[in-house]
Order: sequence, then structure tokens, then C-alpha cells
Amino acid sequence: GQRKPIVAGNWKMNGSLELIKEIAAVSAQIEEQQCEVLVFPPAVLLSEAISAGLKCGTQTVSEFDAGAYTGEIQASLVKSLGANYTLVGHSERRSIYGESNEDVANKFAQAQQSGLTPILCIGETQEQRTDGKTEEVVKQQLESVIEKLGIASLVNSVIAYEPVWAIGTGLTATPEQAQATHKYIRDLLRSYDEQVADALRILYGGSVNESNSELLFAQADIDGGLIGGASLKPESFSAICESAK
Ligand code: G2H
Repeated sequence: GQRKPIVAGNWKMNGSLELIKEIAAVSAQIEEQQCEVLVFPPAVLLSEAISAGLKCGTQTVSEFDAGAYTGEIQASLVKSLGANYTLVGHSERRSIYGESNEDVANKFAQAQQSGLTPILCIGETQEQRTDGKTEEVVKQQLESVIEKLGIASLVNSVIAYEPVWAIGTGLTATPEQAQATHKYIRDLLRSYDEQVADALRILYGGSVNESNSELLFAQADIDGGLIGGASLKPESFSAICESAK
């Protein structure tokens, strides 16, 4: 298609020096022309992962430039290590660490100012889906970035749609459910700017594994995946990458 797929492994607070070697070997087998393989290890492993030849990013970044923010990850420093991406607004950051749409927009801005490509994670909870609010929720999550930074800011970004009820639960959205929301997202963006909407990669995330990835990735508006649990298993991750080509 017109958009090169991305398969991104989000290790969350897992992984090891050993896993970096194993996943680097997997990544080296995948044709760069066909699929972009990215890894989001814990920040303390970033240098090792980059040295091993992986294309990397962090799982979050600070919204601030620099200064007295103990424990935070500085976007410009991430970039200077040789990483080019960061996740922002993952649902675990939103739910466990209380990040609001505004915080996420600020992190998105800081990432871009530092030369990183943000992968903006959005998605509804089970309750919101049951209440019929899926579209309203993802619209608000997207528009909080567009209103602050403009539609052009999405050119250098990636969206990851992750229904919260599908994360780490083994409950994957069906390909049809996922495609419906991906199409909604692309149509919404098209109402702002057609070219931006057509070029933007929208990844699906939430219990993707080697048995369901192929059908998900075959959907018209799904341009790859953000993989949690299965990205920690080299054989599974390899099969998922292969299925994105
Ligand atoms: C969603 C996903 C990766 P998992 O959080 O971001 O994790 O594949 O384990 O559901």
C-alpha cells in the first residue's frame, strides 16, 4: 500500500540485556523496505538497544525541556542517544500516572521539538465502549493535539489505536471492530487535511499476537501494530513482523 507498515514492540517494564540481543537478531531478518521494526525498551536499556542495531524509542518523555524533574526522561537526550521515536499517552500512562489529554499534547509537542517522532496512543475503556462513546473519546484525544499544535503536527507522527479493554487482557478487537475505529480516525483527520490523513500510519494495539496479526494488518486502515506481551517472545515478534509485509 501507500503506507509502509510499522511493527513496534512496547516492552513496558520488562526485558533484559539478553532480550535485546534476541530481538536485534529478529529485527535484522526483516526487510527494511517492507516493514519498519521499532522497539520501545525501558529507557535504561536504550543505549544497549541502539548499539545492538535496533531502531528505538522511549515509552514516554517529559513535557519539559530540562531541569529539576527527578526521574523524568528528557526528549532531547533520547534523540542525542540515537533514538527517533517516543510513545506518548499510552493508556497505562493515562490511567496509572494520571496523564490528561493536555499533558499528552504537551509531551507530543516536546517530542517533536526535540526531533523525535511521537506515537500518540489513544483508545476507549470498556465502559466508554459500552456507553457508545468510543468515537467521542478518540476524537477528544486526537483533537487535544490538533487544537494545540495544528493538523500539520501530525505529519511527523504515528497514531496507535489501543482499546483499553484489549490491552494485556487477551481480548483483541476483531479485525472489523478495529478497522471501523481506524476508519473513523482517518475520516476525522481527512476532514482537516486529506493528505495528512492518507499518509498517516495508524497502528492497532491490544493483545496482538502471531495468530491474529495477519488479519488485523490486512485491514485497509490498519498500518501495523503496537505489540506488548508478544513483543517479549522473539519467535512471536518475528512472526508478527513477517505478517505485516
Ligand atoms: C497495549 C499493548 C502494547 P499488549 O498496551 O502497547 O500491549 O499487546 O500486551 O496488549
